[in-house]
This record gives sequence, C-alpha cells and structure tokens, in this order.
Amino acid sequence: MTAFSRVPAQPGDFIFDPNRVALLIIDMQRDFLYPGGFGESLGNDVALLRTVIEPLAGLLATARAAGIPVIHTREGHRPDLSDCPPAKLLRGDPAQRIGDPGRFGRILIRGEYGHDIIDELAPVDGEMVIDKPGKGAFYATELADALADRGIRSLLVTGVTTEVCVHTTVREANDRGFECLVVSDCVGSYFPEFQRVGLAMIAAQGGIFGWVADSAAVRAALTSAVSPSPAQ
Ligand code: TIU
Repeated sequence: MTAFSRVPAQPGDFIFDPNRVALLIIDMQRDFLYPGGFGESLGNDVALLRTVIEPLAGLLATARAAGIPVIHTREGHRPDLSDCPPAKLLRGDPAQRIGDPGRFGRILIRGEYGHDIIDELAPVDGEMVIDKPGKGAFYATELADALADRGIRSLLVTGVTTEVCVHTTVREANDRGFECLVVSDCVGSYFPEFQRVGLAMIAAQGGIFGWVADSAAVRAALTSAVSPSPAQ
C-alpha cells in the first residue's frame, strides 16, 4: 500500500506519492543569475534572483538524500540559432541579442559557460538535464517522456523566473495532468510584484494551477517520507 506524503500549502494540503514525485529545477543558469548574461541583456537586475540559491540548494540536498528524482532544465539555443524563432531573437536590446558574444560566451547558446547551471546547483550523475528552446519545459523537449518513464505524477517546481519559465512550465504540466507544487522561496523573479502575483495566481481559484508552499514545509515532508517508522 502506498504511503502518501502531505505538505501544508496554499490553497490546501498538497498530497503526493513519494515514489512518483520529482524535483524540477528550471533554468538556474549563469545567463539568468549573473551580470553579463541573457537576463541582464533584457534590462533586468539579476541580483534579485540570487535569494533563490540558498533555499534551493537546501531543498536539492534533501531531495537527493530522499532519493527523489531531480530534473534540471536549461533554456537555450543551438549555435546556428535554427531553433530560435525570429520573434524571440529580435526582442530586447539589439546590441545584446541571443547568440551575441557576452561576458560568459555567446548569450543563451548551448555549450557556452553562461548557458550552464550555476555551480551551487550543478547536476550530479544520474540527474537529467533537459535543454529547452522555449519558456515551457515541455515544448520541444523529452520531458514528458522522461516523466512517463519514471511514473512521475507530481512535480516540485523551482527555478527562475517565476512568471516566465516557471509559470509556463506549470501551465504546460497542468494540461498534461501533473500536480504541481511551486516552492515559494525557491522560485525567483526580477520583479518583486510579479513574484508575489505569480505565486498568488498558482494557488488562486482553489489551486487553478497547483499549490504553493515554502521549502521548509516541502523538506519536512520529504524527510518524513523516507524516515523509517519506529514500528518497522
Ligand atoms: N526573462 C525572464 O524573466 N525569463 C526568461 O527569459 N526565461 C526564464 O524564465 N527561464
């Protein structure tokens, strides 16, 4: 019989099967978190995202210890830009577009230093890394198949940015039947008001897109899910 886990959350408890849950870490790349990358090229203050790193590193450690599958994503494009729609390429500052040379290599291009995940959250052996050309992690990727292969039904969603790639992915996941808990202190935005409203939109209307809880609540549930009971 399956023992389910429970996280106190908005708009109500998030209940999940610990054998069918994954931690999804969206786009924690230097290009979004460091000055000189894609995020800054769009006119953003990237320092605002750094608050996510410490709580997310803690949650990642707990997920690894609990044996929960961890999936990282990276937004970016092929060096020839063949997977970058013109509508995306032409947006933003013309002097600093996708594919242009930046401080950490060509901006948002696969294989460049800036495109990779920050050291603090670097994937370890056995963790999947999904390269995605869009904002949503399901569009034009192998994510749906990977989740189906592992029997995953519930996602603990983290990363950046709350209102862009996190929201897009959560919406895609909802339409594919996944239950999503967005971890409030492990997602970040360049805009404090978008962070607040982005999280509120997930849990509004009885959880129209899912649930919201902080990492302390999620870590407690993951830890209790793997602790042997005294009776065993
Ligand atoms: N600009 C912005 O807020 N985000 C992105 O472009 N990509 C992600 O959210 N990963």
